[in-house]
Amino acid sequence: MATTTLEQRLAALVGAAHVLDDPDVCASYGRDITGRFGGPAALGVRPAATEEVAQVLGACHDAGVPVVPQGGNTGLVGGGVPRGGEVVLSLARLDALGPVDPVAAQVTAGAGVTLERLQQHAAAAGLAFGVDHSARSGATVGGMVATNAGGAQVLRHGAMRAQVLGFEAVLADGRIVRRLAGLLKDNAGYDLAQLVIGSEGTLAVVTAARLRLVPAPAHVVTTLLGVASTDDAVDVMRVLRDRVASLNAVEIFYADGLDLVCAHRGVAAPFADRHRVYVVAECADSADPVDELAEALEQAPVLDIAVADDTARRRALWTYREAHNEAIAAAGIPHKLDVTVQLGDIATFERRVRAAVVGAAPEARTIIYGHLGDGNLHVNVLGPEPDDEAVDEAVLGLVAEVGGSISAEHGIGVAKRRWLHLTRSADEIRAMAAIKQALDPRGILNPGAVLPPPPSEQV
Ligand code: S2G
Ligand code: ZN
Repeated sequence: MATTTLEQRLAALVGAAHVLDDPDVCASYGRDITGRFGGPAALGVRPAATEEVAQVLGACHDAGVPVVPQGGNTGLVGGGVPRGGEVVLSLARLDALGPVDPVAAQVTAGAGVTLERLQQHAAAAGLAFGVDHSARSGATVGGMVATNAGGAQVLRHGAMRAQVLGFEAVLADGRIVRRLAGLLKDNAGYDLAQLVIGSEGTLAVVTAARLRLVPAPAHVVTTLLGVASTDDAVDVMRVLRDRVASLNAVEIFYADGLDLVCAHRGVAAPFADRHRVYVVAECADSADPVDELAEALEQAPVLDIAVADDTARRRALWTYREAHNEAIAAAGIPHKLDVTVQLGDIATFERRVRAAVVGAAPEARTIIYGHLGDGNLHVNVLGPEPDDEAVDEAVLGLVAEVGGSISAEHGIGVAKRRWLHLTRSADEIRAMAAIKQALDPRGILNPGAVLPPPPSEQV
């Protein structure tokens, strides 16, 4: 009954056309892109502006109905899809993009602006945005702020947190907090923006962000390398990091992932020889970095090399890495374990994690790839049922054993909340719960995401 009354109130706020109660229509809001997480939404609501978001949240807060904020629904840990009975609050219509400020090199983007559109907008002003990743056509600014998205260029520009100079968000009870001036130094009190970044919609709903832009490099060179082992790949990464100042990204993937991509995309392998390990590196600068890159690679254990400096051929080399996600998704519902380990542990961890998966699920297929430069590996496991968490337990337990993080860039969502204690102390988790209680005392913002269930609810 409450939903019906609420539905009528929401329709009065955003228009009946933007309150979706048809289960078939809501279904697209209810399942994440991996197919592993999601559930039936009570309603889908699509406000057009911040003020409407505020009114919708106020109404849900009054009714005590939980809300799951959703951007492009490209999340990978189930944090942006309902578990059952929530209102899905889509930020997709908040897609205003302000003018680029060329003096400050900043822009204000609405939560619903896609990464791709932001990149095009920055490029038209002769600038670039510091974060990039393969979900650029669907991922939105609001979701990227909420999850502190990373991607391949963290090595050079940092994650989303480092790009945000101000924000606008709506609190659980509908109050709007706004600080979009983009002052480079503003040290007045707690930094609420930085607190909300990465909180995955559990502390406030991000409606806009003031973002820093970076110079658009005149020269970008991408190289794909075949190497013999993960140890050699780490050596290549070190040589490039220490010798190539214009290094933007260093990525890794393996022969089995390459086979999957080539079959899925119908493309030929990059080299005549099949190597065990592959590295993609990218350099970007105002001057052509190719000589610096070539000189550095002479010192590195490389078996094969392809280099590209035009957009089409660079994209072709990147496809071998970036198409891993879609190729794996086409092969089944993966357990995606996005983890960070110390750079010095990568090679040992890669060997041990493969053994750990076999130990937990002998028939499983493990595809590893990721951001070598910042120790972020994406351990994707195909085979186990979506709710069979044995491999999750084994991989995350190993990450904890080696002092890594159970989440590098995708967040905790619902996927990893019961393992948060592996990476955060009991006192840290208690402090997080206190912040959550202070900002969302009725617990309507994305309940079930990030924070572990209270001991009373733990099995
Ligand atoms: C990547 C994208 C998401 C995934 O490709 O770097 O972060 O599927 C991932 O792992
Ligand atoms: Zn990634």
